[in-house]
Amino acid sequence: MDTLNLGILAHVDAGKTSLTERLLYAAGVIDHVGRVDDGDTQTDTLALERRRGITIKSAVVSFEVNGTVVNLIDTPGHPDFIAEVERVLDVLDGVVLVVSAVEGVQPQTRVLMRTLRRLGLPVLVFVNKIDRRGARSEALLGEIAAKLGIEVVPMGSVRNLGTKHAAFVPYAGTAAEVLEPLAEHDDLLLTAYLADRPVPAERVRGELADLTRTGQLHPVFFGSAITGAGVAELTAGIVALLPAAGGDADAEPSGSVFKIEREPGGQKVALIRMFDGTVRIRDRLRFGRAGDTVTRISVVGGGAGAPAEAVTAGRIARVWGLAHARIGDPVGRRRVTSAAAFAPPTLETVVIPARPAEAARLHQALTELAEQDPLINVRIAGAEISLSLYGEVQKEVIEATLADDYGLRVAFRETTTICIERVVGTGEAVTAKDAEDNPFLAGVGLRIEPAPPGSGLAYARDGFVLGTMPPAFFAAVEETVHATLAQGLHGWQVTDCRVTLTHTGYFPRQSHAHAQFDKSMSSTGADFRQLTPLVVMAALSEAGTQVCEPVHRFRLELPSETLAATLAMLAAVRAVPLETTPQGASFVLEGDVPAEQVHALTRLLPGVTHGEGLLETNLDRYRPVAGIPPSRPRTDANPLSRKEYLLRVTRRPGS
Ligand SMILES: Nc1nc2c(ncn2[C@@H]2O[C@H](COP(=O)(O)OP(=O)(O)OP(=O)(O)O)[C@@H](O)[C@H]2O)c(=O)[nH]1
Ligand SMILES: [Mg+2]
Repeated sequence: MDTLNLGILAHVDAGKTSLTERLLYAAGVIDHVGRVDDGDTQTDTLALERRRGITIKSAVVSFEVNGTVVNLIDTPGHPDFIAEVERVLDVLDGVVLVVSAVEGVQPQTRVLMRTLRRLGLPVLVFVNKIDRRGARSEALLGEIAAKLGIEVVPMGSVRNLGTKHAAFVPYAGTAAEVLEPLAEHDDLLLTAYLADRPVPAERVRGELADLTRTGQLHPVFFGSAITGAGVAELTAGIVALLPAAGGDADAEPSGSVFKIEREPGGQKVALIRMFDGTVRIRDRLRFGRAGDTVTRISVVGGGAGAPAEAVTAGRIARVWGLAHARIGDPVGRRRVTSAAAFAPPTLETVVIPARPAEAARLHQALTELAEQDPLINVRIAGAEISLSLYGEVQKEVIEATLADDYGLRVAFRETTTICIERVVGTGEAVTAKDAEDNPFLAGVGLRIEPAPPGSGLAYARDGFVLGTMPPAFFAAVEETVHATLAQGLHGWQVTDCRVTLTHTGYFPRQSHAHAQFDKSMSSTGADFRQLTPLVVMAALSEAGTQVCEPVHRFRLELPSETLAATLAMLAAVRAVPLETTPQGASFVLEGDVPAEQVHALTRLLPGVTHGEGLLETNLDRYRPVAGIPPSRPRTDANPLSRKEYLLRVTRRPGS
């Protein structure tokens, strides 16, 4: 049986969860259509999601059509939860991008589509809410094509638009509306189309599926998740136009952990998508330096959570026993994946327990949350716990989760920006293995040089050091270089640099007759892990770094009469308009705004534009901070164990 792993993506409130519900109903999986507003849908299951009526975490459900198992992943639309979307992108074979017929293409729709195109994922567009007053149908096609920068093929039209009787009327397979966009890609169709000759429907269908699978064309369906209009046609389109998961069940196993759940009893369950190969019960899988044994498998779409012996290529399964698995970990062979799809969080805040005595419990709770939630990045410096954040809504959700699930009340300190450090010069440091002041049985030399902005951290070895010591020592140095550069001279992540290993030295295992392996005479990985940070920091000090802050690019559409008030507000939040373009009765402003001011800008905008301003902001770049560079308190290079943390907080005066 074929499997298709399908993501439902859209801006907030477009109707993803409602559509998921409808698709399940249409496929006969459920016999009652739940509603977001009633809090009884299949995918918004968290108490907080039901209370707020928004999706916070992605959820997997499954149905079967014409012998294809479709695993559906409903994702959150709010930009604060973009990391949830990022984690599932990796495991999808295709996507339904939902656009509201009333609100049209939103800034977040553009962010999503840009990423989907970069990843080359096939995407169908579903224009939802055709039953609502003010809905547009054909009129929206031009906007979708222009704003998303894609080629579209309408799959039908809408009757009774904007009423509860709105219906989707599919075009015949060979209708001009379908043929025309295809003809531009296919000479045979073009000639036939121009000569008004009939074209075999089979040929059109094949061409449409090919162009969709390769991401060159995007079929557009219309409908309503509430009335069910157009949902049957969309279901048929999903199976006919999107590619099933490939993969070879007999190949070397390769998969990805994209979600972690906890059972009521606290047991950890990893959701895994297999790309190739097979994972069986009792298989041993490696995560980082640890190994775990699979104790139970339940294949999604395998019949109501039926336990299985194995999960094979293409399928998604819940897997028990993987205590060390974290979201984003590869299973088996690592697949080459594209770099981070979306911009990283640029904000952070310090969390303070309402009762100081609960500091250790708060640490435990956040560590547990961070494990299941890629959004929560916990950082501990001294006795302070900070979290990286995408925005204020995410902060509220974390606060509510801590209160609901752990009974912990917390306060947040002011939100601050996460800066980075860029290397400005070249620095080099060497500690030879027998240097007098070297307490470790290891020798390491490193050179650090600047690299182009956005290039990240590149690590290499000079040709001559290759093969001069056991691979485990090379790995220890490389890992430690990465870990150490997480905090540069001012405490920020060092990036956009090239680090070269220029020298190595080690003491081999003693192997004279009688002599046993002796730690006091032979190098171990620990020697390299302890020496490397010192060499890194010496080289980095010589190279020097510059602290840079995140800057967003904003695009703002506003009524002309509100321009003066808006400009004054922009100045107040340190936003700098660089281009001002009149557009009918509106103005379009584009410019820069520091990341830390984006929230203030969003908050102040409706007031000065009478609710008419349309804002889009994206992380654009990092720029050197003017004046004294801010520094961030350092954490220990190695994450603290719970015990170490407890010791530290209990030693704190006053707690
Ligand atoms: N009239 C009408 N309302 C709809 C339709 N689809 C969704 N809604 C309503 O729109 C609101 C948002 O729907 P959801 O399904 O939660 O949207 P979502 O995209 O999942 O939202 P997030 O997950 O929070 O991003 C709810 O009040 C739905 O009842 C539709 O086709 N017609
Ligand atoms: Mg939702």
